[in-house]
Amino acid sequence: MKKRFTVTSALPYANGPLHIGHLAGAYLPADIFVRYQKNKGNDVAFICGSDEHGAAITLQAKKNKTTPKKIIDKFHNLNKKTFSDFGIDFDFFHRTSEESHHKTAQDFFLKLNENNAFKILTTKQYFDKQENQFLADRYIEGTCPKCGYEHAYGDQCENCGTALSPNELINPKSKISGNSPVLRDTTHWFLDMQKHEKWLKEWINEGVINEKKKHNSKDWKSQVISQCNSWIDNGLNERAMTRDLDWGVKLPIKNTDGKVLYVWLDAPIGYISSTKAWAKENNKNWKDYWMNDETELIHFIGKDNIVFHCIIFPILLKIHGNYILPKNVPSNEFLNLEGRKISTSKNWAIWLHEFQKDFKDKQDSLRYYLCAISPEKKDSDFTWKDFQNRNNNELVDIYANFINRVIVLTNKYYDGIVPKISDLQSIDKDILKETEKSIELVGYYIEKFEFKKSLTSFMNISRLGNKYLTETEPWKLIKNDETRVKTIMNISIKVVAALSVISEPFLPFSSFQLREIIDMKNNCSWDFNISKIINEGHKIGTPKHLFSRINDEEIDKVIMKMEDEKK
Ligand code: B3M
Ligand code: ZN
Repeated sequence: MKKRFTVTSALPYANGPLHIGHLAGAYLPADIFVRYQKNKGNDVAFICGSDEHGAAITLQAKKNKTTPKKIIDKFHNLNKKTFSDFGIDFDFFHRTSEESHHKTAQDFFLKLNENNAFKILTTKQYFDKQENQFLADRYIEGTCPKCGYEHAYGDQCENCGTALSPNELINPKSKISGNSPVLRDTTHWFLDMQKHEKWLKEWINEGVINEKKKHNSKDWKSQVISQCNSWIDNGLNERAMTRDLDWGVKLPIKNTDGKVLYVWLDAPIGYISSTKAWAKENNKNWKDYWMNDETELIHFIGKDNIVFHCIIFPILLKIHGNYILPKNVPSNEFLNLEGRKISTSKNWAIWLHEFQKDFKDKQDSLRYYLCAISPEKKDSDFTWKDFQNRNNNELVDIYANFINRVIVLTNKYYDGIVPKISDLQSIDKDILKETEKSIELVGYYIEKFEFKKSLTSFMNISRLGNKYLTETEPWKLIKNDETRVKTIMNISIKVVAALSVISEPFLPFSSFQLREIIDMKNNCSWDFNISKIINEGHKIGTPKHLFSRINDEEIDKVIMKMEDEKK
């Protein structure tokens, strides 16, 4: 039976370019998962878009003496292009500044309001007298009460990951004027989260809400479950779902000028509005992807977004009614860079659009390396040297080398025509069997969100292929055992053909190239039988290098540049 998936990747803020941490965290694993599911014949909506509201964007506009609109237009376009340059193949990349999103978010809010989601409370909030405005959480900086970090934001400490409210900060300062803010009364709509603790706890740990809607909690990553449990066990406080700001989705309630929806309320609804926009263009029914119990909703995110996707958004979906809840939230840990935390403010990052210039046509190499070191269970470390080594020793020496040997020999002995197969010896049967087994494992691990293991199984195939050629030595047999050579080459081409399909989730660019080389352009279905994947008499093309070496000078240059430009 074919399955249906709604796969989302966190909506990146449109106030800066994307770096390798983004790619490794929420986009590459999602893209691998989606390409695999689509090639299995499943129905997938792969949804993303720019998150264009929030205080960070207004703050940046203020600082740079420009408008939020100018910032989001620039980065929406840049980031959209970057995703496509790296083969992150969303079905739709929407933006939360679109009118259609505002409407969806406002309607959603009204329904929540109707269903008594909120308490309307007047509380004291920080106000910057000099700027004459209330300070949204991100406009306030102070010392984290948990870890003592001095630059914690009003909503979260980026150092220890604790979610905060502004009045918990020690020695708060306005980020706009630098002054100490004063407390003033303001009215907001608060989500009463406490009353949802019980079902959330059950849902996260046992995976059941009612008979119809189930997820299997044992598939969730243990660090996701434990982060959720610690949130719930600490008690869920009420959280304001509106803000005093002039940038965002206007609160759809009379006499509330100057109030907008909290960005973390409107952003996840962005997944829904993006799906709606996609459905409209593609003659689909968006409700199939959000309101059908058979659909599996999967959110790919980084670990700092867990609470929003596993607690707050599910509460909102449940109160609204009719929506499915996520089947899984395979959140990743963080990727570090050369032993240090990636930091955009310190310019300690590898920006994807710059990588693209430094290493033209090496997107697959980066995808490969980021998958190989994927921070699936714990933080991991990107180093340029390791990137170079993995490219040279694995992609070039093992993967591309095997493929190249097979294509060269087939051209040399048979003018590129797939030769006839005869009696199979056990070594031939074994390689076919082993390849099939590895292919199965590649899929098995992708379905379990264990992309590192999946990649290892994938690489095993070309390792085995090289071993097969080395052991059978067709170049020696060609002089006196042509029938045997034909069989060996026939089998080897089958393995190469299988690789051209199986490689797509990880290495989409070279996968298409390879399919072109062997003239199997339209072949991408995973449901093939390896013995029949390519016919005798089929003509393949001439060899081309799928991957090339990265030399020391190239790597030293980018390392120096990174060191020079850090702040
Ligand atoms: N815009 C990304 C971040 O926290 C945030 C994700 C929204 S997903 C609905 O970096
Ligand atoms: Zn802290």
